[in-house]
Amino acid sequence: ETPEFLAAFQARIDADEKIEPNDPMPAAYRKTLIRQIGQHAHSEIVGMLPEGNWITRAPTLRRKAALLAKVQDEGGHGLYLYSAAETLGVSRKQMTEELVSGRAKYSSIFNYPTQTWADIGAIGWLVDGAAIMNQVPLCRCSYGPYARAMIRVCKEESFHQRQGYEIMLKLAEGSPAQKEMAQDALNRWWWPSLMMFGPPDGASEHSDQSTRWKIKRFTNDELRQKFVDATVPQAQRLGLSLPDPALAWNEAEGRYDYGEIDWDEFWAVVKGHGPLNKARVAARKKAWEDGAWVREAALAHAKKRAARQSV
Ligand code: FAQ
Repeated sequence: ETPEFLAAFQARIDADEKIEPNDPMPAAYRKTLIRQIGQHAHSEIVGMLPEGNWITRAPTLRRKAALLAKVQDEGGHGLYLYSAAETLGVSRKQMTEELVSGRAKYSSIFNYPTQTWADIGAIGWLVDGAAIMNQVPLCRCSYGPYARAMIRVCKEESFHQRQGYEIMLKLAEGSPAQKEMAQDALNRWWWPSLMMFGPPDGASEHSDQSTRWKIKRFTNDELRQKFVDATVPQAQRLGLSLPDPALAWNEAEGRYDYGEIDWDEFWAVVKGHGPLNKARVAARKKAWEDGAWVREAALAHAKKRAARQSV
């Protein structure tokens, strides 16, 4: 890769041109996208597990239908994203093998358990809320297939977020026990939701380069701040309190100050030592192994059809 090639590529990025699969691109740009899109796809697929846990126990038929649709959307987002990553030359099989062997990363948030029905509300409200904050700017990312995939994904995430907020609203306006359940879920999901945005800017190794390539449009801390500012009034509307004594409106800066995130917990979860990392990977491994016969049958069927057509 000559300096001229790299400069010409950067000039395309600077001119806000979209990079498409067959365009020449630096190897490091391709690698970064495969990493990020692959992790994003895995997050959607592993993200089906915490909520899938409550489908059979949703309190009403309406809640069950909405939750089923949401979890199904997540499966769709995962497939969309694997396809976007495949345009960069990696195969879905490779990515899945990395996931089921425990080598691939996916969002830290999905390693926490869903203990009560209120957790489904908290996930929709906070986890999807955080996902939207992070993903709306990705609709303008420099890589065409990723940017386009994000448009539909964000629309669906908006429905997910409202679904979750409505569960929280109902519980918060319900009996004292229901309100307490909502508060307990908020207490447990708040800090892990803030961790979804990634390490603080000073410790974010990829941010500078990804910003230059317009893969990232905001830093981790900028998006985290936007999320806090958007979410505090929503918590107030619910009549619930955020589990952070340091949270306070900063008039001079026009934003909320918030307390120190437990980065040791974050890194422990990212490195595989969260409450449910092992169970999540084991569940995906089992699904992959249980589905082997389907893949074999589909391949055998495709081969037979090809043989018939070539006669
Ligand atoms: N968990 O240098 P940075 C969803 C890793 S939403 C685990 O700052 P970068 C929807 C990072 O990979 C969730 N690992 O990295 C849904 C890197 O490690 P590496 C998924 C994390 O890439 C809702 C290292 O730390 N969304 O699924 C985390 O510039 C409800 C250094 O970090 C996306 O993936 C973390 N939280 O910025 C589904 C969005 N944070 O790769 C179901 C796309 C950082 O060098 C239910 N991704 N790491 O080994 C992104 O925007 C970025 O990749 C960031 C991280 C912002 C996540």
